[in-house]
Amino acid sequence: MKLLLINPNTSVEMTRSIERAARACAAPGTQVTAVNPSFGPRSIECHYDEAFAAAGVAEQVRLARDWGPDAVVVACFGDPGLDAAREATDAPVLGIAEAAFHAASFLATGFSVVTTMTRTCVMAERLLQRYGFERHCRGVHGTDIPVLDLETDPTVLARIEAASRQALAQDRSGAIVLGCAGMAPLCERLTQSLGVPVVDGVACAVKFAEGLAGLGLRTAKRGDYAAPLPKEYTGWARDLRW
Ligand code: 2AL
Repeated sequence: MKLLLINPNTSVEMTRSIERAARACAAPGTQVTAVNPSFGPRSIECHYDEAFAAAGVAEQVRLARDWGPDAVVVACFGDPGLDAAREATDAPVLGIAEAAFHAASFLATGFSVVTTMTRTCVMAERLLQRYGFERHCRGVHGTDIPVLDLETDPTVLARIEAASRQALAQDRSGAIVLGCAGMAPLCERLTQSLGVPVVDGVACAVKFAEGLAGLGLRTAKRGDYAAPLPKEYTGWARDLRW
């Protein structure tokens, strides 16, 4: 099965690191193609960044029309462009936040989210509300770690571990959801040190994508997830029209 893995930011280093995390858990028959948008922010840490990232996700799903992936994963915790991607393909499309919330709700009655910049907490809280997980999530915690520092700063593991311990105690929760795709490489070590389920949305989205595609389930093309209407696009988006 052909899996399109989209890192919605334009950090190629982070695309490679998310790709490694996806390949590590993918089934032997899953071919992972990891891409990022040709434009937009190097990291997604605010609403402005996210606006461009959503367009970048739409761009990459549009470009994949040529080869037709069997499933798509949007690997940023804000799930930018998720609905647009679902319109643009009939393959199942999984966002890592939505996938992680579902997985965590199978594993504990309550979970805590530990994320990057505190200002992004509201973005996660809105997704929890939109997807109906407010009653499962007991808290969203910022660490004020910039997304790109996850790639380079050796102190991040200890800081995320400390924030997770505090979240588990404060929220009385049973599992931690990692609130950034860039945290995927830390998941195994955090699981060992914290002794609770630590949920990485990248791995969850890959496995759910394989499961749905394996069952032959496709995105609904009836109603609002029908293909985008053909029309003229202008300016830099000229070639991205449906
Ligand atoms: C993210 C993420 O997953 N990728 C990115 O650039 N920003 N999430 C976050 N909460 O900062």
